[in-house]
Amino acid sequence: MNITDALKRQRIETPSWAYANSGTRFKVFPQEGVPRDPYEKIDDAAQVHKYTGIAPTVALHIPWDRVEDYADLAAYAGERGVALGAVNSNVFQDNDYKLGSVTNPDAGVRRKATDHLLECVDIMDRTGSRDLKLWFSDGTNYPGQDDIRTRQDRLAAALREVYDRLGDDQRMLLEYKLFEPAFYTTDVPDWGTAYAHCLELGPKAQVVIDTGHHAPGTNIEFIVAFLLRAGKLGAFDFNSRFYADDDLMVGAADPFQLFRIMYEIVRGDALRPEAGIAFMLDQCHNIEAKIPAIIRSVLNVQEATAKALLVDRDALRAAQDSGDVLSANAVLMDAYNTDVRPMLADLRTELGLDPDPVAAYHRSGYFDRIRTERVGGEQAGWGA
Ligand code: LRH
Ligand code: MN
Ligand code: MN
Repeated sequence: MNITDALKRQRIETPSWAYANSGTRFKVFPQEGVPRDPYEKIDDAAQVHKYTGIAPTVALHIPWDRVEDYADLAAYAGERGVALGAVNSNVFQDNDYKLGSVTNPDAGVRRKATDHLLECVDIMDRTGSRDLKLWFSDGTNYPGQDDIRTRQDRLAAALREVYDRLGDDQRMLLEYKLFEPAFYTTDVPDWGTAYAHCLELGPKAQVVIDTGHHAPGTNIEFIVAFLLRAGKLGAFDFNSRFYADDDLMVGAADPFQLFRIMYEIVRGDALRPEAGIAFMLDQCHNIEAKIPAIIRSVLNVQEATAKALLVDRDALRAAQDSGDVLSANAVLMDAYNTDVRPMLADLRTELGLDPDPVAAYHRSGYFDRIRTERVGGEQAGWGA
């Protein structure tokens, strides 16, 4: 397949919570025109798709996106030209979860957390979503606080119960994170732990790489290559980090890293939607305008992908096989240093889109409409 065909088929999922107000634990700065409910988040996601042409799904977070009728929400999305994507569970915002959710020492709390995960699968049945995304804040703050190994047993038992509830076409995506909110041990801290649990569970369990969830200096493209080879990479939560889990726009902090990740995706033939990798954003736009920032993020992934597709794979292999270190590196750098923006502008024109999606959005008058129509926009889950 040629480069433009591959780019036309690329799909990126945006997160419902990125459209809502967010902040840090110090302050949430409310913005104008922010959605007041999940329906309005879908309206905004439809705008991102309208101008980029490659963002046709939006991920939900339960309970932040709780509605009476999920089939109705799915139908509403369909009418706006988008579909509902992954269902993100949330077992980190209830007082009962102070000592953990599915790994809590109290069996009653574990039951409550597992029941929430099962409820998310019920919701997926109604939205038509394929993916259940699991992230656990579970862990401990002090040595000796709880038994590290027993917590793994509790985690495995909960995952098994939820796995067995999945339908034939549904998957479980397990996300890891190094630390935060737990500061001493985290029960799913790294890709190895997530991978081991997924392997034990079976083919419907795969790993999610949130690019912001690693120690500084971690070679994320290595993880991509390893998991793809093992058939255990399920999805990305894309964002940028300078320090910890910063949730800044993907490609803003380290576009070269994003290119290296996308090169491994291209190398592993995993870009095409049939390969089953969900390319999602997991970001918060605390101080910048939200819809343009999400459009920018989608374009950043698209640009990194275009550069990855430009790598001359034959030349690279020849240089690698002959041990020509400098030439091999030059092949990658040539692709990375190519300005792909004119090519992508042409691609959009060919698809009937405006060549400059951010400018087209600004010109559309959508923001002027929502800033007057929507008063008292919703806060994404944090601190709510
Ligand atoms: C955890 C996380 C996870 C949550 C999201 C809101 O840090 O990355 O994906 O669901 O943030
Ligand atoms: Mn995430
Ligand atoms: Mn995160």
